[in-house]
Amino acid sequence: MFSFFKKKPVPAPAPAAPDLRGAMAPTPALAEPAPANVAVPATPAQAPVPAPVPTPPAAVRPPVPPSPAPAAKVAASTPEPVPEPAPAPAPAPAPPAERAGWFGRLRQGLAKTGTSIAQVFTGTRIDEALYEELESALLMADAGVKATEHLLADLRRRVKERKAERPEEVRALLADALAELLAPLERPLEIGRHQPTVMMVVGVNGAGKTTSIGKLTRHLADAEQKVLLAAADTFRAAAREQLAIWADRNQVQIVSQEGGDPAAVTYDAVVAGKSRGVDVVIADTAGRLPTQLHLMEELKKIRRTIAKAESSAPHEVLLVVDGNTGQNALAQVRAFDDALKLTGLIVTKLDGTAKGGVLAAIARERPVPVYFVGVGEKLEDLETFDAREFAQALLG
Ligand SMILES: Nc1nc2c(ncn2[C@@H]2O[C@H](COP(=O)(O)OP(=O)(O)OP(=O)(O)O)[C@@H](O)[C@H]2O)c(=O)[nH]1
Ligand SMILES: [Mg+2]
Repeated sequence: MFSFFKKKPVPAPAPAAPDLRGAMAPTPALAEPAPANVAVPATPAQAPVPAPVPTPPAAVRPPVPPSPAPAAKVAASTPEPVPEPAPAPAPAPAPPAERAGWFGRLRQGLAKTGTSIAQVFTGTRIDEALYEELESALLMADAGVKATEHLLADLRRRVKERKAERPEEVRALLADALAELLAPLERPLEIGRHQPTVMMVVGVNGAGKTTSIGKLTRHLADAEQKVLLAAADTFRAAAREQLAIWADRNQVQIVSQEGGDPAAVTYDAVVAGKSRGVDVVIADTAGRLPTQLHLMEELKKIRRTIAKAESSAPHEVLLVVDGNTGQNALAQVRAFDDALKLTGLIVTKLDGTAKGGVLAAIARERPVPVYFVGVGEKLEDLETFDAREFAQALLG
């Protein structure tokens, strides 16, 4: 089942800084009835002993230096039958059982990207031709020049160190290198540090903003979080209706206005969210290109207006990017980040793309955390991002 919550055990109460790699937390009031898989970070309010300490901002950039590859989470059976036969030299760690279904979908979604990279390792020798082919395959997958160079250099080092002799071993080592490169992007979205947590969701037209908000809302509602949606895409009547359908489906409240000003709608929603004691306010905005400067100004205005309604907000500024657009997605991350200081990404439409390498480019060139990845239109097709899992789905 899909969950926003990391299933890792909660670390011991950290007195100074709550572990940002912990879990998306429920509000203290909801900590009791929350599902068993909800891990509660040691916020001062919940920590048993330590004196209250000022909480750091909910969203900060991940540490830039890549951490060593995380240890295998569960050594279990292979997730799903895959046509690809070649067994890895070392047994590849499989995902936890509850993510196995997702892993299969992710793997299937990334198959196009993965297969073209895997082609490189079908030979019998590790030689310069292999590295050259790999370079082309990574570039074709839209990993970008910088990430490709980094991965190749890292891979050569690993091959030497491990004295690898067969191309399949090289593929496993590439998966390690990729997991390490992507690790800084892995961070869960946290809820519960603010009441309400205010998020604004932005992106180009058709990236999957409204759909992702709908899926997010469903899972938040399932986790007993009170959600209020702001239909700040006042550009199209259909957009309002689309969000209203999601609100209806999920039995959550919505603030919308016919032809209203998007900043005013968002302001009203945040004020209403505060007075109604909701946990999360999510503002859906109209799609726009970063080159449409007046529309980017409109987003900045929405951001400022949110801060007028609640000085600590917005707590999350999420960019939804269509993973299928490859390098263009990276350009969008840069542009929206420059304009709005993004706190996180949702990368959609990784299903059927040959450009799944773009996450490596983002990791190398603009490491904004990836909260979720999407591989389809169904509810269960959006999941939290896990660097190692992603690398394995691509190359395992
Ligand atoms: N294949 C696939 N389709 C998706 C995914 N996420 C969203 N979509 C589809 O993409 C289309 C656009 O989604 P929306 O959520 O309306 O996109 P948007 O960013 O809100 O669009 P605008 O508001 O018009 O800018 C819809 O048909 C969605 O079902 C995904 O991960 N994979
Ligand atoms: Mg929309």
